Amino acid sequence: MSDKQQTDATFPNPVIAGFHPDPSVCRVGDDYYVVCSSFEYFPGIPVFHSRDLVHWTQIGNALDRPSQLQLPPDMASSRGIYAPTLRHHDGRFWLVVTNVREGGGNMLFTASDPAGPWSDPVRLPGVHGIDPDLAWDEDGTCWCTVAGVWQVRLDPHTGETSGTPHKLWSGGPDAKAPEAPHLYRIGEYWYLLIAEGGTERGHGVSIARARTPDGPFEPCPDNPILTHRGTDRPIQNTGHADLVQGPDGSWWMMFLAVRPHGGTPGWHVLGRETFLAPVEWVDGWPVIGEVSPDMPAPSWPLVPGPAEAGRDDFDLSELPPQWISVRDRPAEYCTTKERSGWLTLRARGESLDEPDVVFIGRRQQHLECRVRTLIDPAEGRGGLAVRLDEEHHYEIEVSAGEVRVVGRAGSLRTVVGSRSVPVGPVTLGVRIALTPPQDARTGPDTLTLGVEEPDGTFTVLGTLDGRYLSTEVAGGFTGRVIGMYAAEGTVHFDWFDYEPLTP
Ligand code: 6LW
Repeated sequence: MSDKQQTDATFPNPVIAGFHPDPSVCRVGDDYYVVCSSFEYFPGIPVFHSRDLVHWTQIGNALDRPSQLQLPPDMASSRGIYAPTLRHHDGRFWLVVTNVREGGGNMLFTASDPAGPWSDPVRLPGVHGIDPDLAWDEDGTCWCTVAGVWQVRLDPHTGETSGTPHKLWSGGPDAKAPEAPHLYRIGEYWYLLIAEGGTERGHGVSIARARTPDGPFEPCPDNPILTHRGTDRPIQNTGHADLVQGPDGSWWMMFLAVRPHGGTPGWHVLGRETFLAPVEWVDGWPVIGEVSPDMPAPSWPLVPGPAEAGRDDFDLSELPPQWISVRDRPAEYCTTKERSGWLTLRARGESLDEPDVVFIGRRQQHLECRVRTLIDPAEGRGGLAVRLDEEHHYEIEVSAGEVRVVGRAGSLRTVVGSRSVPVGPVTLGVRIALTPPQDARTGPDTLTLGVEEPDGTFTVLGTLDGRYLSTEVAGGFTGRVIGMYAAEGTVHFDWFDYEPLTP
C-alpha cells in the first residue's frame, strides 16, 4: 500500500514541541492540519498547519470565544478540553471534542478555514464518553466512536444520535484504558486505531479491522503496533495516535510521547508533545518501528514555515495565538489597548495558587531556554511565572520596590529569595537548563530566577529543582507554561522575550 521512497534525510522529533498532546491530523491537498488538547487554558484547541508534515506553524485556536468555551473558575486543572478529532468532509472541516467538566460533554464545530472562525458548538447529548471520533461511510452515514470503545450513528448537523451505542472493541487482553479511537476506510477494510495502557509509561497504540464501520473487528495479531513500554528509550509514553496519508501514497502516524530527563525513569516537564513516524504496511496491517529523535524524512521536499518570533513587544491590538490564559481572558483583565505598546493585566485571584488568577503565557517548547520580561508594577503586584498547575509553579514577582522568588510545590509554598529594587520598571528573568547527566539525582533541570541589572548582568534570587514542575510529581495532563501574571492591582508589561537555548 505504500510506495514511500527511502532517502538518507531525517527530521527531528517531536514535530510540535511542548504541551501539545492528543494530536489529530487531516490532509487536504497539499495542506496538513493538526489540533491538540488544551485542558484548562483559553483560547482552546491550538490549530497547526504544515505543507510537509514535519514543519508546523500555529495558525489559530479553534475555541477563541466564550460562546464556544466556558471553563468555570472552580474547575480543576487538567479538566476542560480533551482530545479533539479533526476531519475534512464535504468541503468543510469538522472538529469534535469533549469538555470534561460539570455540565460539559461532547461538542462539534465546523469551519471552512481551520484558522477560523469556527462555528458555535453543536451539542452531542447522545454521545457518552471522551475522545470522540467522526467517520463517514460511502452512504454518507456519520459514525461517532468514543473511548471504551463505543460507537453510535450521528447527525453531525443537528447533534442527534440514532440507534443504541454499540460496543466495538475493548482493546488487547492485557491492556487498560482503551481510548482515543479513530476509524478509517483504507483499501478493503475499516481500521479502528486506539490507544491503550493509560497515557503514562504503559501507553501504546493498537489496531483492529472490519469489513464494515460498525464491525465485527478483528484485532491485529501484532498489537500493540506502537509502544515504548518497558524500554529505556529517550522517548516514552508513545500513544494516542492518528494516521494520515502523504501525496506519494505513504502513510504516517502522528501521536503523543514525552521526553524524560534526569535518569531512568526520569521526569518530563514539557508535557506530552506531538511526534511523527512513518508507517509501513505488512499483510494489511500498519507497522511502526522504534520512534527516535531523528526519523527518516518523507520523500517530498521539506518546507520550513516562517520563523517563530520569540519576542512580543505587545504592539499589536490582537495577541498572537501562542498566548494562552488560565480558564478565560476577559478584556477588562488582559488588554493591549489600555497603554500603547504594553500588555496590561488587572488582578483577580491574589496568587497563582488561585484558579481565577490572571495569567497569560506560552508553552515551554525547549528543554533549555531563557525568558525575560519588562514589568512596570507601579499600580500593583505581578511577575513572571513557570506554571504547571495551581499547586506547582515557580515565580519571580515585584511590588513596592521589592522583588521576590516564590516556589509552590504541592502543600509547600516558600519565598526563596528577595531584595529591594528601585521603584519603576524592572526586567525579570528565568533560565532553564538541563541538569548534567552526572548530577541526575538533582532532577531533570534547574530553573534560575532573578532580575536583570541596568548594566545587563543577571542577579540570581533563586535556583530551583525542576522535578517539582514535572508531570511525574504533579500529575495531570498538561505541561509547563511560562508567562506573566497580576496578583494585586494593575501591572503592565512592555515586552516578553522567549529565547530557545536548545534546538
Ligand atoms: C485523553 C486520552 C489520553 O482524553 O489522555 O493519552 C486524555 N490519552 O485519550 C487526556 O489527554
